[in-house]
Amino acid sequence: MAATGSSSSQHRNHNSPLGSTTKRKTMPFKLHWAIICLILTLNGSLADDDHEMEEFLKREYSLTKPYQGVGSLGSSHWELMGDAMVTTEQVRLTPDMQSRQGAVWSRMPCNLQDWEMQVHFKIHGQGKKNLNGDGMAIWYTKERTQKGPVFGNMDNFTGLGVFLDTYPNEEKHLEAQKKRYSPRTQRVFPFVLAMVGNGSISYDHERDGRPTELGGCSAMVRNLKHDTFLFIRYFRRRLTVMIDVDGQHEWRDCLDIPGVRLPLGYYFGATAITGDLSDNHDVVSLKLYQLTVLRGGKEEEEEEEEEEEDEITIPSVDNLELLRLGEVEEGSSGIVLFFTILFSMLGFIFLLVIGLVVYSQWNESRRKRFY
Ligand SMILES: *[C@@H]1O[C@H](CO)[C@@H](O)[C@H](O)[C@H]1NC(C)=O
Ligand SMILES: *[C@@H]1O[C@H](CO)[C@@H](O)[C@H](O)[C@H]1NC(C)=O
Ligand SMILES: [Ca+2]
Repeated sequence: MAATGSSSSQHRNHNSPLGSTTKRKTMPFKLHWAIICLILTLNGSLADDDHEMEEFLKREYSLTKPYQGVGSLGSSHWELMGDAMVTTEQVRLTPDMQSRQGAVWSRMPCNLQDWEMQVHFKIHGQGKKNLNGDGMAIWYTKERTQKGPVFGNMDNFTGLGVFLDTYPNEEKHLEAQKKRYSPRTQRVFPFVLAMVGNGSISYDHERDGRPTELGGCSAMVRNLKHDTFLFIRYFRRRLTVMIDVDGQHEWRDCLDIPGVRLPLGYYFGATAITGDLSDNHDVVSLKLYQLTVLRGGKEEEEEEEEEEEDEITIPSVDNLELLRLGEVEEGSSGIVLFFTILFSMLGFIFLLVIGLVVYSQWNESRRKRFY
C-alpha cells in the first residue's frame, strides 16, 4: 500500500509544472462528472429494470367477498375442503380448535406468465404467544385438493409454497433439549417463508422448513386489530414476497429471489392446519393480478424469446447452492473480516519490525564500510 502510494505521488511530481497544475484542478472536476454520469447510467438501467407495468385483476383467479357460490358444488371458481367454512366476512380455513385442517383451491389452472397475488388474511385465537399454531400457506402448485402435513397440503408438492408459520417447532425442540440458538440463526416467529418443491423435496416440519428455505422474514401477524396482507409477485422469473402487517399501509420487503422457474398451468390455493395448538386462520381475500409490461427494451424482448424456447416443466431455482452459500457467508462475514484485518495488521507490524531490523543492520554495516 505504502509503496504504490509513493510511486503515484512520484508520477505526479514528474509531470511538467504547467500541465500538472491545470490537470490537478481539472482532474477532480472531470472525476466528479464521470461519477455523476456513472450514477446516471446506473439509474437509467435500474429504471429500465423497473418496467412500466399494468395490473389487471383477474376475477377467475381471485377470491373476494361475498364469496358467491364458494363451497357449493361446482358453481364457483373455488373449492372448499376439510374444515374450511365460508361466512360473510371471510373464508375460515380452520377454526381455533385442535387438529383441524382446511383449504380453498382454485378450480382453474393459471396460464399467466407474470402475476401478483395480494392476500388479505387474519390469524387470531385464544392462545398466548407460542401457544398457538400451526399456520397457513399460499400455494401455486401442480397438485390441488390434496391433504397433508405441510400446512394442510401434501408433502413433496410441485410448485411454490409461501408459508405463514406461527409456531417455532425447531426452537421448542431445542429448548426441550436445553440447547439454544446462536442469535444469528434464530428466526423470530411468526415467520414467513418461501419454498419451491419439485415433487421429491420434503418439507421438514420439525425444523420449520429451514433446509428448503429460499428466504423469509418475521411478521407479527396474530391478534391484530388492523388488516394484514401478504403480497407475492412472480415477474420475469423473479419471486418477490412483501408483507403489510403493521397497519401502516406500506409494503415491507420479505424476500426477493431471481431465477425462480415455475411452470404455467398450476393452481392457486390457501391451506391451514392446527395441531395441539390452534388459531383461526382466515382468508379475507385473494386478489390475483396479471402483470403486463407496457414498455420494455430490446434486450428484454430477445430475452423473452429465449425464455419462450425452453419451456419450464419442473419447478426449480437457479443457483440454489449459491443462495445457500450466500447465507452461510453472510453469517460469518463479520468474523472473517475481523480476522482478516487483525492478521493483516499483525503481518504489517511484523514486516515493519523486520524491515527496521534489516535496515538498521544494513545502515550499521554501511557505516562500518565507510569508516
Ligand atoms: C428435485 O430437487 C432435488 C434437489 O435439488 C434434486 O436432487 C432432484 O433431482 C430434483 N428432482 C427433479 C425431478 O427434478
Ligand atoms: C417425499 O420425497 C422423499 C424423497 O424423495 C421421500 O423419501 C418421501 O417418502 C416422500 N414423501 C411422501 C409423503 O411422498
Ligand atoms: Ca412451525
